[in-house]
This record gives sequence, C-alpha cells and structure tokens, in this order.
Amino acid sequence: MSSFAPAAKRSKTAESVTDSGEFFPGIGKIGFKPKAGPKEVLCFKHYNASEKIRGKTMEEWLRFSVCYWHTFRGTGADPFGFPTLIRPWEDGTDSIENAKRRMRAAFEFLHKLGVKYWTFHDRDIAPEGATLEETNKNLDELSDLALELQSKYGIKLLWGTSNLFANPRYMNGAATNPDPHVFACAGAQVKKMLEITKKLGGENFIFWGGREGYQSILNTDVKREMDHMAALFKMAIAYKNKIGFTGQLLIEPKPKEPTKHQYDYDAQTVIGFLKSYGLDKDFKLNIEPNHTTLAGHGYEHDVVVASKLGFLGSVDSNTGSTDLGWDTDQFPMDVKNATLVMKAIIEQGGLAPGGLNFDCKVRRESTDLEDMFVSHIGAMDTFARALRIAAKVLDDGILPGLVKDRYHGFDSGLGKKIEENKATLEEMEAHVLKHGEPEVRSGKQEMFESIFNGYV
Ligand code: XLS
Ligand code: CA
Ligand code: CA
Repeated sequence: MSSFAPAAKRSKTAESVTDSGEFFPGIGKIGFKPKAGPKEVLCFKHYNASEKIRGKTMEEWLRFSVCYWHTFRGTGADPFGFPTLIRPWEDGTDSIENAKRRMRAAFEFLHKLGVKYWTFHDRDIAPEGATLEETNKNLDELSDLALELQSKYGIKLLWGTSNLFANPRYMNGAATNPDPHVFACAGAQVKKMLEITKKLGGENFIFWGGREGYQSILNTDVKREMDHMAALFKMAIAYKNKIGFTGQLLIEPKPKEPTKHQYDYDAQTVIGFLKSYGLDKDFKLNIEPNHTTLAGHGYEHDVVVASKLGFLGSVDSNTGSTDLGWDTDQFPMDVKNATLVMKAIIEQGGLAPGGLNFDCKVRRESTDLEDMFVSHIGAMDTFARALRIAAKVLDDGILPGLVKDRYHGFDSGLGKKIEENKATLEEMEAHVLKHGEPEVRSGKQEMFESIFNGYV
C-alpha cells in the first residue's frame, strides 16, 4: 500500500530529498472523495472544507491544526526502545540547516493535507544555543523562515508556546521552581516566545504546566509555588499588553505526568485558580480530552464544563487509551466522543480564535511516511462526521428539548426565585410543609442514550 521504502532502509537520504524538492513525493493535495472505497485512505470522505453547516463552512467550524512537536520532532522512541520513525529529511544532527529542511517538509505536509493552522513550542523549531542570546538568534532565524513559508502556503499560527519542561534546568518546575534563577529562565523564554508568536500572527498563546506540580509534598510549599505560577502569568499579561500582542492566552489542564500531581489538574481546578488569582479575565482554557480522561473524567467532560462556564478557548483534539494510565496522544477516531465535543463547540458558537489542534502522534509502529497523512485524514474525517451529527442533533432539537424539560421546574415560581438567588431557607421550609414529598421523576438515561445512538 505504501509507496515508501520501509523505515529501516531509509537513512542518509536528506540530501536527495532536498534535490528532488519534494519531501512527500507521490502524495498530492488531499481531496474530498465522498464515494471513495473503504481501502482508499488518502482522501477525505467526510471533510468537505467549503461545505456550509449552520451558517459556517466546515473549515471555519473545525479550524484544524497540526502540531510540530509530535509530527515533526517525534521519533517513535519510548522508554523501552530506540527511534523507529526515520524521516528522510533528518540528517541526525540538531543543526540550523536540518531545522530549516524539516520546516520546509512541515509546510509541504500542511499544504498537501489542506490544514490552515500549525502550533509549535519554541524549542521544536530551532536548536538551543550555548547562551540565551544564541538560542534567541536561532529562533529569530527559523521564525523568519516560518513567516516566509506561512505566506507562501497561506498557513497561519494557531498558537505558540514555550517548552518549559524538557531542559534539565526545569526538572523541579519552571515557574514553580524553588530557585528564582530558574523562574527567570522561564520568564525570559516566555518573553521571547510572546514576541515570536506575535511576529507570526499567532492567534493564541498556550501555557501547558509542563513540570508545574510536585513529586513529593514533603519537599514542596504548595502555596508559594502556586503564587509563583500566578506571578509568571501576570508578567505574561503585562508583556503581552506592552507589545500589543492581541492573541488569547490559554492554560491547558493536565492532572499528572510528568509530575505525579500537576497544579492545572482539570478544567474546574484551573478555573478556580484563575479566579483565585484574578486572572480569569485574561485567560481561557485549551482542553485536551486525553488529559480529561487521565483526570478520571469522561472524554468530553472538561470541554463541556469549560464551555458552559465561558472558558473554552481551544481544543487539543487527541485521545488517550483508557486501558493505560498515561498520556498516549493518539489520533481521535471515536465518532461518538468527537460528536459530544462538537456539540459543545456548536452550542458556544464556534472556537475561534481557538481551533482543533491535533496534538497527536502516530504509533511508533506506524513507520511509513504516508501514515502521517492517513492518521490526520482519519482524525479530520472523524471530526467532520461529528460536526454533521452534532448539527443534526441540535437542528432536530429533540435531545436539547428533553434536557430543557428536565429542568422546567426552574422556569417559574419557586424554581425561578432560586435561580435568581432571591429565595431563602425559610421559604424552602414553607414550601415543603405545604407540598409534602416531591414526586419521583425518572432520569431516563437509557432513553437519552438510545436517542443519541440514533444519530451516530
Ligand atoms: C503534554 C501537552 C503538551 C501541550 C503543549 O501533555 O499536551 O503537548 O499541548 O505544551
Ligand atoms: Ca496538548
Ligand atoms: Ca497530551
């Protein structure tokens, strides 16, 4: 099926790839072919970018984005084995030349896939130098190329972020490190990356709390660490305003990994944190349902909670493996789960300036170059189907109507007074004394599930 040689036979081909000018020869622009057979996987069967649904095109609703770290820096290495994903544009060095060649491959990929957005960490695109000056210079050089390629292909930056977790200096945390010198390194990195994100027209800026958590409560001052994290966020708000960066700031919750307890545990925890520190006007959330399941919730839970509380800014649309206890960053292929997410997104009127970022990696066993396309196409088709189904659920109005009906008691009388915060405990007592025991009403879960199944 693959037109590419097996990974093991590909090596030292970086120069020939440059000569041919194409990094993915044999793969053209991915088209919409709704009638394609089951074995045709290099085409969209459901994602029709320009098709209108509920007043917006599929492209506008879905705002797909490809992440640089997994797709262009992932090697397939795991704690038990060496890299398996040998890409022909890689020459095995961390040179600027290699970084540039990789970036050209990335933009060819985005263009052929037909995705309009990308996301990256500062360290994904440019090597770190011996000093901050050198590191920043490398980042300037690679972001110049990114700017050129963005305009060549009409591709935009969904969000930028700083990698505040890979360098050994951050092993005890970045903003929550007990050493202010390390905090300063994190601040300097965020400052530069805010500038780079602005330069590239980034629509959002993300903070994922890499190692902001603890491994042992015995050596940790939880209060001071959270205060320090809030202090970094306040500096980021101030600097963003100073340089006129208008993108949305986002925090991405995750309950554990790499630390055993991450402060940004889940959506409700982060919203509570933002409100405690007066940051709730400046931040929204980037929800990764894969992290939501790690927190012990259902796939869609944090998306729905964040959205209903007015904090859903963007989504990292990947999935975990519920039979494993760690972050597997798989491509989302479950239509039902995706439908619940799309329902929440439609209900809030869309995700812009956020998007659906594929923070996903092909399995280390998926070694063909075409697997990079097949995986993204499969995930895009999953969300396209989900969009159609969610729109139908909302258009029909049956499920939303039944939910509304469950709460109809709060539309008038005593219920209305409770919702408006105008009622008292004395009135509650008087109501029960007058009306006695309430009637038992079925929750009808199975009926809701059966109706939902009817749409999928
Ligand atoms: C890790 C996170 C990370 C963020 C960006 O689990 O998902 O990749 O999305 O730093
Ligand atoms: Ca993520
Ligand atoms: Ca993840």
